Amino acid sequence: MDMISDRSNPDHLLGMLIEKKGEFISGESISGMAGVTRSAIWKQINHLKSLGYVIESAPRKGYCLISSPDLLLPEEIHARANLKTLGRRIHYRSSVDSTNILAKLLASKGEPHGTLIIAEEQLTGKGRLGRKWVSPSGGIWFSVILRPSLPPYEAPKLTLLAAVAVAQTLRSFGAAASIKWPNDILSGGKKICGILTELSAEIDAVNFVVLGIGLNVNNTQFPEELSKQATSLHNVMGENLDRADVLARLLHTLEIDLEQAEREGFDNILIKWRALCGTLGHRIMVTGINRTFEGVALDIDGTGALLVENDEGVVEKVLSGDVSIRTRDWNKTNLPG
Ligand code: BT5
Repeated sequence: MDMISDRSNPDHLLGMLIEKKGEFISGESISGMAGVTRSAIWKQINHLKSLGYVIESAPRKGYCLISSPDLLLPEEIHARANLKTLGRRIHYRSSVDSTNILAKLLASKGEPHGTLIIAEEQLTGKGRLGRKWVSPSGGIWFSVILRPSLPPYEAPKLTLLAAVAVAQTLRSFGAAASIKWPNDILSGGKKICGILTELSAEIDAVNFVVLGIGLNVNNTQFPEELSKQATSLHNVMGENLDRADVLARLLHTLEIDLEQAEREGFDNILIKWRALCGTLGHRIMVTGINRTFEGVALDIDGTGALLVENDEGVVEKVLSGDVSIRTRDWNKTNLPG
């Protein structure tokens, strides 16, 4: 199913049913508010039922929402979070190749700042450097189009900002979460979320940034090669979560952090990032494009680069790459995530 929800023209029927869950709403009041005929409403009700919504109908009383399926439909998000900039427009897909690919296409056609692309599953979800991101239904896979007034070299800080928002959100649900530089969120030492930031820029100005976030929530099975290194919120908490709740809370946090960064710059985000990071202070292995080396992760600098003291005592600035915490060190310490 493909759907666009525009906040200036919301899909009233589902929104009304969710708002009055458990109560009957008459056909007249629905058609009055949404300006549609009764037969159009009946069609929409049947469509919602086909998606798994349980809706009772009774002559003269109207329609009553009894229960909702675990879907990330735009109205489910709006019902749970009063968002200002993010999600004014939402493109929702039951299935898509990659929300980042679709987001880049839509952004290049002029979709505004804050537009969300949400999919129930991705057929070819993308990681960094051409890697694959496994994205079956049950997870949260989405991209945000941002048009920040930032110079291009500042854009990587948006990845740090997103990582902070994800870690804060997971902790607010009671799950352990820590950030592994630059873009992984770990829980219990396993990867629960990945972030892929893509940039379209001129030399001195950002056209748009696509911030893609993949969070394992109710998807519990991973391919053999990932089973030891990946986890989901269900696996951590021992129960299914309401994904729309998780996404709404994450978007709310992301919106607040973005507003703060826009107002005051990224200093506070960097402070929060350091506090949530499980990499700093540890001996790590850095795998870059051209070489691999070990050292101690000291800090990140103002641009988000990782500062690593190598075995010769020289502090190296790592702009991109992957890091892994050395097992020796991992066993000795009690990491928060
Ligand atoms: C990332 O890349 O971690 C970025 C992932 C971003 C995914 C989101 S989903 C919405 C948006 N649309 C997209 O198409 N992408 C974004 P990287 O650091 O390169 O990590 C990729 C590696 O993580 C893979 O090579 C696997 O080892 C592992 N991996 C793949 N799927 C995973 C999953 N579901 N959970 C945990 N680890 C996974």
